[in-house]
Amino acid sequence: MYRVSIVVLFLITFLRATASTHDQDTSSINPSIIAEEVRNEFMRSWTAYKKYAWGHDGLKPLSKSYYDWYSTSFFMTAVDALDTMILMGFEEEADSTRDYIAKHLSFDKDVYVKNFEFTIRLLGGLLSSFQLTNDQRLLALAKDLGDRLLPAFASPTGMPYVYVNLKTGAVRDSISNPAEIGTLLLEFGTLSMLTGDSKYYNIAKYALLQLYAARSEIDLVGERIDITTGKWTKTDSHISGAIDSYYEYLLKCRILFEDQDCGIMWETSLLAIDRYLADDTPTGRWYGRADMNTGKRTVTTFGALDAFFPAVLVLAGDIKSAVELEESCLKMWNAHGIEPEVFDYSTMKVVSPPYYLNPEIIESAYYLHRATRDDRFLKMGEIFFESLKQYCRTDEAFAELKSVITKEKSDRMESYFMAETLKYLYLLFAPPETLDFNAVIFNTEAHPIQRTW
Ligand code: DMJ
Repeated sequence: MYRVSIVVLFLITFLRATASTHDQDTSSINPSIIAEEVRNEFMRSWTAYKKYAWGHDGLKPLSKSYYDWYSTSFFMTAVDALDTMILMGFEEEADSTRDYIAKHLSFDKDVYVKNFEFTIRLLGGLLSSFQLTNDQRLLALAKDLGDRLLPAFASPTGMPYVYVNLKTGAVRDSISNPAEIGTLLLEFGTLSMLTGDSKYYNIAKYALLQLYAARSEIDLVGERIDITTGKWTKTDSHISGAIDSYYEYLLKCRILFEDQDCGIMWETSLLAIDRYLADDTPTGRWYGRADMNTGKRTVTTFGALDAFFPAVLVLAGDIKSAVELEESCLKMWNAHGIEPEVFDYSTMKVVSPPYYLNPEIIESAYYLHRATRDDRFLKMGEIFFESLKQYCRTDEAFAELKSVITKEKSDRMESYFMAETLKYLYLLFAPPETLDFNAVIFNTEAHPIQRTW
């Protein structure tokens, strides 16, 4: 009798303890209610964009007006948001937006544009929406844009110039970075697969190979490189903005195109990242900065953009490191109730205070939830969504923050907020059949690409 009670007592205590972190925390979460709320927030922001910024690149949510990147608009928010709208099931709105884009978007403009941003936002957006709708007009626009961007690669090294003129093919600005050189193959490669013309794949792949060839002896890349000479002008190495998605695309291009060169480049790079940038500290696992030639630690900073890496680690199959890093990201978020652009993980202090409505930490929670089915990532998603509503929500849309410390807002809502932040948040809570996670590769702007070839 005594023995039985001890066993029962032990069992009750054990069950309570194991329930404490997961079940109790998530007991209040109803995924379908949150998914619907995210969907409503998307439509609220989209309505504000239509009301104040229709036909322009983006919404200024405080002054209730618009901004364009250049002297003319390329409907950045509309193209970026279209596949989110489709996935959320806003059918009529998506049809009319698609029709508007097909009829009015023109790349025949005498304007210098950023090759990287036009590739990930517009080329990526057009390609994914084409795959979701089979509207040939979108593929024609994507091909036209791809053709107009190609002159950017006509440099002595094959790595692209930063800006290219869409009408004349003239180029400018030769100091670039790994992200802007190495985050192009997914889109250009897909364009090749969908049009049957291999030139897009080959040109973007050559640029990627040239960038990889410029790595240091210890297999790290720096932050700035002169694409006319291949010489590094800044040797700071990290996984943050200006480098980040170069690594992401090495792995994703291996998976999407079964490109073994990309696989080798990814494996080699990951070893160097693990050896020189990963940092296991009393505050958790982080990835800091080091000099690309010596591997010597420079600073212990991490930021909102770096939070894409758990998602990449999930794709690479390293769930353990992905979970550890996402837990660290959550600490960065919780320090001020929302994440800063840059954070020092040894002092746990903010280094650069803005929050630009970035998606990466949510993207990683989504990948981790798909990979583990662990409800703690839903709980994280709920925290992120609550903070967004508390600090960034305006009467009609959402606004960036000048500072996560003061929570002062700034007058901008970037197109990726509707392409990425709200999409990943929605997909995290929506039923898995909304999008088959294993059948797509997201480009770095969250545009899902299907391997239809
Ligand atoms: C997006 O434009 C892309 O995700 C890019 O790779 C870097 N980050 C922004 C959003 O934070």
